[in-house]
Amino acid sequence: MKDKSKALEALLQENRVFAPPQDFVAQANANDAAIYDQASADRLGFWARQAESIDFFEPYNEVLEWDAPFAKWFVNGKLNVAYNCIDRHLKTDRRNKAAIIWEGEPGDTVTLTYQDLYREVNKFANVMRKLGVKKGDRVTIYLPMIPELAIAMLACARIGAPHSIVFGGFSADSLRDRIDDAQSTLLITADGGWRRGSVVPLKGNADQAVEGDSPVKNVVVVERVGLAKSNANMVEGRDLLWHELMKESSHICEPESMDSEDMLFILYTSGTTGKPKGVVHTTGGYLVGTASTHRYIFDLKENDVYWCTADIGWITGHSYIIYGPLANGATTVMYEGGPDYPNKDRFWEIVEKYGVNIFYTAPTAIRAFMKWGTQWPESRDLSSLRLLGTVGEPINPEAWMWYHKFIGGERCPIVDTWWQTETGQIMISPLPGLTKTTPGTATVPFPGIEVDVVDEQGNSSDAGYLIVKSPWPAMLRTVYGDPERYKSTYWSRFDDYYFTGDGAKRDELGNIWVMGRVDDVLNVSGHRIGTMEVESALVDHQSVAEAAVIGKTHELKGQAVAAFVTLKDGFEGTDDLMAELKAHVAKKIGAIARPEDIFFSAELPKTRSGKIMRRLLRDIAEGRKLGDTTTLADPSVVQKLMSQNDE
Ligand code: 6R9
Repeated sequence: MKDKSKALEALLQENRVFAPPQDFVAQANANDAAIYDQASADRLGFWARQAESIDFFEPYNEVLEWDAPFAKWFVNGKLNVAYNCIDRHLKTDRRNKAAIIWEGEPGDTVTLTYQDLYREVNKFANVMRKLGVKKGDRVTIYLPMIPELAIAMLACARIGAPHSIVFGGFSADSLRDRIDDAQSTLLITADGGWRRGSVVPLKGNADQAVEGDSPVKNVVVVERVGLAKSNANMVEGRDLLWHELMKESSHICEPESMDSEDMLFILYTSGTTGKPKGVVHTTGGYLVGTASTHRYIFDLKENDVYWCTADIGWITGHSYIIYGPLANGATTVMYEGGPDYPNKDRFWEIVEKYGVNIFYTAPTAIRAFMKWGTQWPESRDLSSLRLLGTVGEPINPEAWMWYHKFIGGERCPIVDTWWQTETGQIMISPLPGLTKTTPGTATVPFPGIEVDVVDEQGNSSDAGYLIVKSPWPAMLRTVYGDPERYKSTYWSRFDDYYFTGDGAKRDELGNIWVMGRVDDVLNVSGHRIGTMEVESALVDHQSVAEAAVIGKTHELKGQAVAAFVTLKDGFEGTDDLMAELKAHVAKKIGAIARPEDIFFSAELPKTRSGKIMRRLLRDIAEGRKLGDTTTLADPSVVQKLMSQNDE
């Protein structure tokens, strides 16, 4: 019965079309379809018009210089991102407007006006300069979602020191790898962070990450949970307390004049190899790309309260909690904790409390809300909401409909936004005053963006690979320290096209349906995890001879990590060892990579040429009937694995 209704839904889903509500259209920032035609007739002209909303100290002399695959946008322009996100608003009515409304998990709150933000950012910028950080020096930030995170990143932008933010859920080892790759001289962390009432030992991890040989000279520590509570240990001569440094620091700090192509930040993301890539974003194009998409896609109005629930440790937080919104002079909400702490209505309580108008979250969160039940959102006043967004993974139509009905009150348009760490800005999304939406599709490319779906040969097709045909302002410029990897990963599969790593199809209406990754990258709760990374973490354990990791369909997470492991002689696949291996992966990478299932096997199913047959492993993990097994070197391997899953 359940299967039947699912199939029915799949059949019906393409027919469900939602036109933008008339009253929304009337007030929308973009409500004339000519915006698409104008942008495709003159793509660079379109982006030049978007750049008019950004203040340059010195004008650029060319919109784009394209030496494929290396792009320069707004060539020779000089500007500062922090100046654009803060200073220029002080000359307007926005001076005393809330820039950041922050709520901590325990319920403490801070509101920073633009003037407050200006003062705090300048003070911390001066702190860093005093510690010897100069333009071009990399700074690693490993903080929870607290105001100091926003302040630190904007302070980096102010002095031209690229930041590399490492999500607080990553392990000490992951942090060390990222510090070493970026050769950061400064690390900013906190004594701890709050997560569902308990303390995440950030400082303990940070200590391990910089132990022994490390480029880090100083560690700045924000006291978030209290030094005593967190057991944080301060190392003399290396570790300094944020609030003490800030006490004596001046609130006047000249912003550095940056070239459009100077690096703004590095953000590490998982790819097809064991080592995460440092995705490099620069100054001018990134700001133009994020600010313009934020204004049009979220239909931002002067008095809106905008909330994106992502963590700033991911690209969504960089582009759509901080840079895009603040460049637009918005009020952006930042929340530290989990959605179910202390109760399962925490998000709706925040919407009610601050009168949130625009709400942007991930499908995995929506699926959790669905599971918790409608009583939670129904107990709160959500009438301030006027626009909803999603990001991170394909949204299943059932979750879209639930979001539409129970959060959006059937009146709010939903923007399903497709993009990546590498694209920096949203690439495919409805414009809420123009685009008809259908649950499950991110619809059409943003004006000025050219994407296509192509077959193996790179010919336009209705099903195949999602590619981008021409450069866009916020595109990654390279992989930090590895331009060859940049070329081979993104620009070699299809000659002059950017390869996204996603599969997609196009329907009769021209809507693009992103189907998920076609490479060895998993999407667990909207977070990217490389199968190779998890495999290296597993073989790092003394008991493991070989490991193969796949993504298994998961009701809430979208995908869950499943691992197939062969053990070295003398080890036995016990429950204890299974628990130990799961914990080992969490320790090596972070809790988000912890395998949901581990299957022990005497051997892994391989083709005669020695390739692990992942498709088969996925079938086994999901308990499906096996597809073609004729290429297997040893069919009995699979039989044994199947019987294990039956147990
Ligand atoms: C912004 C972000 C990128 C990958 C991407 C794709 C998946 C993101 C999506 C989506 C379908 C959407 N993805 N948004 N798939 N519909 N609206 O999530 O960046 O962490 O780099 O992940 O996420 O597979 O390739 P990132």
